[in-house]
Amino acid sequence: MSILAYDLGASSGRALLGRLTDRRIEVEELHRFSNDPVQVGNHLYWDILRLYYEIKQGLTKAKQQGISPNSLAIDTWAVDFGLIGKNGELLGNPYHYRDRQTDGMMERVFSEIPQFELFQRTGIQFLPFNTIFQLYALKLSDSTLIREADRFLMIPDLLRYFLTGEKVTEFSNATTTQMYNPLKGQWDDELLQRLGIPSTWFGTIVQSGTQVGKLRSAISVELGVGEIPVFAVAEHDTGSAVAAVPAMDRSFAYLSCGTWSLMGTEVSQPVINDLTLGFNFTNEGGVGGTYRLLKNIMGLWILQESRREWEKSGISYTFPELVKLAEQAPPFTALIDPDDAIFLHPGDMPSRIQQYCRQTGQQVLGEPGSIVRCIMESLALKYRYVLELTERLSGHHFNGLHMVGGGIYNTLLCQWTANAIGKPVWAGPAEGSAIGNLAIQWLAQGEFSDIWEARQVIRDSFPVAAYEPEHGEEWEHAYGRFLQIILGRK
Ligand code: ADP
Ligand code: LRH
Repeated sequence: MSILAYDLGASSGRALLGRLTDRRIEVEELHRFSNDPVQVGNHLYWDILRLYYEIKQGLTKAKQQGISPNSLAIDTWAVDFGLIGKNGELLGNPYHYRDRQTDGMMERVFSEIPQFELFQRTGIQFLPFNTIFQLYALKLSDSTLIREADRFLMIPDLLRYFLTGEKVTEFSNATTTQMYNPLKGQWDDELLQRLGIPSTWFGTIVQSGTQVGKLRSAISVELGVGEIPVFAVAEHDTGSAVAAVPAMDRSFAYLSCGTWSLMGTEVSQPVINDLTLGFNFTNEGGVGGTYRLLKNIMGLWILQESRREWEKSGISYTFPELVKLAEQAPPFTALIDPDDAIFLHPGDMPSRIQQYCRQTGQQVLGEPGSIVRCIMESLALKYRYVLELTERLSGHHFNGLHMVGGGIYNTLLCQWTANAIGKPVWAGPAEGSAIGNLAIQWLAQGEFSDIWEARQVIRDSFPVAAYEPEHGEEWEHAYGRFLQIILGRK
């Protein structure tokens, strides 16, 4: 029996076929594709129809191999959405969360709903692109979308709607909108009303691990596949990634490392207090009603954008080549705060890093190797900072850090992370979100009794690389410098 997981990250998507035999998971990558945002005029969009096409390609490839999956599910990045008109059609291309329409929008919302109250109602960290700020931006600009909309669906809901015709929203992803109230267990209608966002757009919320329809018969006929059952897993990719963390301790720290770095711990209740607000931590919904107390760190996005910049001038590097250059560059020349606002939007990251160096009185970096080294060292040091905060906020002391996601192919980053935090790093699986997606489908189908059994099977099925900390003194010294730079700039 095989099942299919689609995991769409901000940089790429993949379809993984999973088989569970004798308590061992085997996966096969059926399809992989890039996810290329499109700038049109002043706006940045997701190419949603292409993504839908690629999802169908995954099914076509399964069919070509004579495989008919028993179920399928989709997870994607969070916060973004599509609006559906009365006739059931998608209105416009979904905006990319890095679109500039949300610039200054947090402050506009705070004048209606004080920041503290918004946090108390939702438990969600303040990221300028949260769904609530995107919708408010559309409202203030009197967008035709707002006038025509009848239903709101998040990206995985939307893709699932295309496949099944069912319009429901999945819990883990709903929490990322900052419009869901975890204490009430539903959309926060009062919040929506105060912002003038129609609550009628928001439909039923289903828990992660619910069957939500099956492939529409027209699609089955078009692709020549069966009417495959479609599940809502943790449709927020980070929710699925954390479900796949092969932890043994009930209290564990994780780093989901891809375009973003998401670091935190799993908790049974949202932690909503002055400290979590002060450090801008979030409480995102997870599997089995758990929450992820975590913080977003800008992550490998800065490296992806640097690579894109060098490509524009005709120099194409692979990620392994960039890591090699970093390894050969001198250590700790300059450090940045990866979460500085100048790195949020697409653009020329090497120049922005140079600007950051100038503004903080550091040596201005030039060569790609030294820039990549600066990004990786700074990320590792930021991981230490956020891990310490996670310990403080959760009251737990962690013996090490689990890393999952494509970033673990960067073995130097894993080693430097261990060095920076002074604890072991356990890296794997790389395809955390897709494997979590599979595990939640099996859980929903009764193959596992709970998420801990699923984690045990994941642990037995995929290699985990252990990195022990090295060069403690050098990293300790660098951390002191790093703190001065990032706290001095605030
Ligand atoms: P997302 O799902 O957010 O799109 P992934 O989890 O696929 O991201 O991780 C993508 C990142 O993983 C890339 O930006 C890159 O930095 C890193 N990566 C992937 N493959 C390699 C590799 N072979 N060597 C070093 N880094 C890699
Ligand atoms: C990672 C992720 C993260 C969100 C961001 C928008 O892919 O889902 O958890 O904050 O994208």
